[in-house]
Amino acid sequence: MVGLHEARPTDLRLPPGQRPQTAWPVLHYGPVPRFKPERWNLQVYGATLDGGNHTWDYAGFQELARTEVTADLHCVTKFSLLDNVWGGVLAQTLLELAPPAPEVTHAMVWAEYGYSANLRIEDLRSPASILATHRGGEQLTPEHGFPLRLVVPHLYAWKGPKWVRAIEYLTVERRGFWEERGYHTIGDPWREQRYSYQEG
Ligand SMILES: Nc1nc2c(c(=O)[nH]1)N[C@H]1C(S)=C(S)[C@@H](COP(=O)(O)O)O[C@H]1N2
Ligand SMILES: [Mo]
Repeated sequence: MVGLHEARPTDLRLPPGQRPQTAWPVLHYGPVPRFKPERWNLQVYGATLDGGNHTWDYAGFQELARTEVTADLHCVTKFSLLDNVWGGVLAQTLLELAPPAPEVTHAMVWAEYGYSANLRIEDLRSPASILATHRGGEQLTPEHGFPLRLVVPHLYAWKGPKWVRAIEYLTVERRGFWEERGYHTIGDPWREQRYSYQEG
């Protein structure tokens, strides 16, 4: 009885086809990169408003305004991890510090080893999109993306690269790593936009 009663709100907040999971799995393609603070930086480049590249080194990134976002994580393989408290820097903050040119429509978010995900610029600008350094008050482990991962809660989790290193502003859409391999270019879990054949 209690279980059924409690199940209802969870069902309502789950996108179609998703099931909740309590353990946090580690899921990615390729090896976990080793963090070298002296070599690490975060770049915003491409079609910036001022035409230049914006770069933060590790110390500089620590000085940016920080906040927390509570959000669910939906993996296209159908598990959802509910109520994550992500700590970090809002993507909005970065968009303000390194504004895109008016004709920018998309962003490519780049991670170590060339992993990438494309996003519509408004998805990156969403108030819940966060460049996370922490989850549940604890620093991310290397497996989960330390030192920095993107979380875009309203899209499938592949849209949030772990080990983020750059954001490239685009005036023409290009496809990222999974989007080139048959996954949907938008990836909205509420519309079950899993595969590229659903586009158009
Ligand atoms: N760099 C990188 N980031 C990635 C991936 C990846 O393969 N490489 N996989 C994505 C996918 S499909 C998911 S579900 C989440 C998983 O995050 P987790 O391992 O912290 O649970 O990371 C995303 N970010
Ligand atoms: Mo995923």
